[in-house]
Amino acid sequence: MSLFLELKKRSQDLGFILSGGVDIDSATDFKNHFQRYQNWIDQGFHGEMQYLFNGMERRGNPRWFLPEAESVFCVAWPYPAHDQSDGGPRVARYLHGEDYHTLIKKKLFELMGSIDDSSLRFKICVDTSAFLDRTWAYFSGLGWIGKNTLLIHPKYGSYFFIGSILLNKKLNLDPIILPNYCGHCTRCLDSCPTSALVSQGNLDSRKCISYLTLEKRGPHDLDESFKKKMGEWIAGCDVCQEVCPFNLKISKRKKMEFTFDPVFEKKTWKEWLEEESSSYKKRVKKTALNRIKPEEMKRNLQIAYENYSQKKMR
Ligand code: B12
Repeated sequence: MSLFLELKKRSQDLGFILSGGVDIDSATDFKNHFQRYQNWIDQGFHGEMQYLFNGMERRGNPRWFLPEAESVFCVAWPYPAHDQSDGGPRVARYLHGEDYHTLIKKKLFELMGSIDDSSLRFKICVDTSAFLDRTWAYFSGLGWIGKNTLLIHPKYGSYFFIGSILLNKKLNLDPIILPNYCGHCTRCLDSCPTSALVSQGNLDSRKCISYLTLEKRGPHDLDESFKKKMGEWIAGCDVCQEVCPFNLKISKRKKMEFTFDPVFEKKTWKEWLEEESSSYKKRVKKTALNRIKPEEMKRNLQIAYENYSQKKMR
């Protein structure tokens, strides 16, 4: 069996819903994607995410992390497609359960451990490395890049994470480019509460609720009318995914069951608002919410609760 088919089969056994690969040198269009990244940074759309600016050179060179890299193998891991907030504060779907960085890395190390080839060298990337995950997953045929900037698959929508493995062997695969099925639909652009999708496929993070609740450190200097638009989200935002026709179907599928989901050990506004910082820190330690400090969560809760109260009064 070829290395690619072996990786594909084993990744399926481990629960990945999609996988694909591409030889680095065959992705000749990569330079256009990187150019797009540079333009995005030049426009200041990364806000205060300085690591995206600092890591620019590395993102432009897929061999930075593994100089002998010849190919990339990409996988998709699903997360819950249904809303779990039950009228309480809203937390984006992807933040539930175990921190996805830990979970996917663990799975990918397991995958590589199962391949019996001592000459194989690899580097695993799940968000934490300065690597253009979405671009490589796109070249690997995992989906098309939607108007909301997310990678969308015709069957699985966009509620999935991307993981990548750089390999020192060729997979003998050219890019597989899926057709873009967004068509004339502009629901994501029209629905973004803060108009962060400034044009098709262009997101200004500084206006994105996901950025403002998760990535922006310290206090906000947003005006009151903007805060009102942020709704009841306390961590992340899923609006541009919720309205996507390719996600509507999968939201109705069987719900994902968690054995571990400390994010929703607390559900109501009262529970979140009254929780002590030490308890919050302990509770979210092993989840992706860990990156939000208690003071920032309080900042988020304050805005969201104000919006919730206003809505109830109407
Ligand atoms: C920074 C970041 C953010 C920022 C900026 C988001 C953005 N759209 O750029 C913020 C904090 C806002 C954010 C939010 C979210 N994020 Co985020 N984020 C990232 C991160 C770390 C880097 C993304 C980045 O480099 N952006 C800069 C832009 C310019 O690059 P890009 O989006 O990758 O686009 C490239 C290609 O798509 C291509 N391209 C796009 N369109 C076109 C068109 C043409 C013609 C061409 C040639 C190329 C091209 O060019 C770009 C540059 O190479 C990635 C992980 C990673 N390492 O890649 C996760 C990632 C993109 N995020 C992810 C998720 C889940 C989210 C949220 C859904 C979380 C939430 N619910 O709150 C939201 C979605 C909001 C949105 N609409 O984007 C997932 C997306 C999975 C998927 N199915 O696409 C990723 C891949 C993490 C992962 N490993 O799974 N995120």
